[in-house]
Amino acid sequence: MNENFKSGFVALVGRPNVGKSTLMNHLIGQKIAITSEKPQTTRNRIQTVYTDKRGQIIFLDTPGIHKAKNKLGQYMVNVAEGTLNEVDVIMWLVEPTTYIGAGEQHIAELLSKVKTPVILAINKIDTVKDEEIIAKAIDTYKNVCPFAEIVPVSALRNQNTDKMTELLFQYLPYGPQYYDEDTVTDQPMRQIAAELIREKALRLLQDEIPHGIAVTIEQMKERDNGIFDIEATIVCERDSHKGIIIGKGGAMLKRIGSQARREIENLMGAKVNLQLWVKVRKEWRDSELYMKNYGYFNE
Ligand SMILES: Nc1nc2c(ncn2[C@@H]2O[C@H](COP(=O)(O)OP(=O)(O)OP(=O)(O)O)[C@@H](O)[C@H]2O)c(=O)[nH]1
Ligand SMILES: [Mg+2]
Repeated sequence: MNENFKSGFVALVGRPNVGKSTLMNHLIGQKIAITSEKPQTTRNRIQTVYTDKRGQIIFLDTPGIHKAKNKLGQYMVNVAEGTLNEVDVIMWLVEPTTYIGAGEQHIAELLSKVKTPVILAINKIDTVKDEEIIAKAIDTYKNVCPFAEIVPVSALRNQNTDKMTELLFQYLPYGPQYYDEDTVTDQPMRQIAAELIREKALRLLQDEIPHGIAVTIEQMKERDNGIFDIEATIVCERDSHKGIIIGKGGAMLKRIGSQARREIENLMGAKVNLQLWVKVRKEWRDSELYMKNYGYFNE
């Protein structure tokens, strides 16, 4: 065993919208997980890798733990809760408040059942003007769980994130290098492309519509001249939603497509021709068969 190299798995868990995916992207220095201001953005576990001289951290970003209202929600919560038992360190993200709600209580109970060290990240400290509130939040959380560490951070402004990496290395065991140092994620490009399309839909659409969306890549082919042709379908739950997603004269679909295309091109370092289709699958979020088709199933 190399006594100079640490490695292991770190789960990011917490309620929806606390900034788990944003923090993971900043810790690895690249945007892999999609983010949005709407809760329940992440639906599957997303694995990324950070490597430096000190070692290798494998991050597992998880869906927000919430009261599920349909089968998809239940699947998401199962994914998140199941991850707790498979890692070396748990990072629990919360917002800088002094009130512990029912959602946080539930997570605290789950964490009390695992022996893994838990680091509490009090995120979004940039939104707090008064330092005393942060001190109070730390004091409140101290009594909730026996934390290994409590760290105030801002994922968005990259405040204290280097300290977070330092601490993670402290708590990880010595171990092998699981992935070569250039690996950032094991997510296939098709999946990242589908997620980026879903992200744009989440950011551009309102109310219930974005939550009922799934994206599938039908085709991804490289031409001889290096251009990629990607065909994707946006699945939604109602005819009325389909109309809104397409928009007047196709304007909304065009916006979603061009924003997604730009980001996919950046990531792939190649020109992309993106074609989007929209179809309706009523109540797909309560159908195990459809969920499976759209990538939401237990391995
Ligand atoms: N002001 C501020 N906003 C943040 C910070 N971190 C994340 N956000 C914002 O919070 C929102 C949710 O961020 P996500 O990273 O998608 O949150 P998440 O915990 O992954 O959410 P789910 O995937 O839905 O569980 C986004 O609008 C982020 O820009 C932060 O440190 N400060
Ligand atoms: Mg997320």
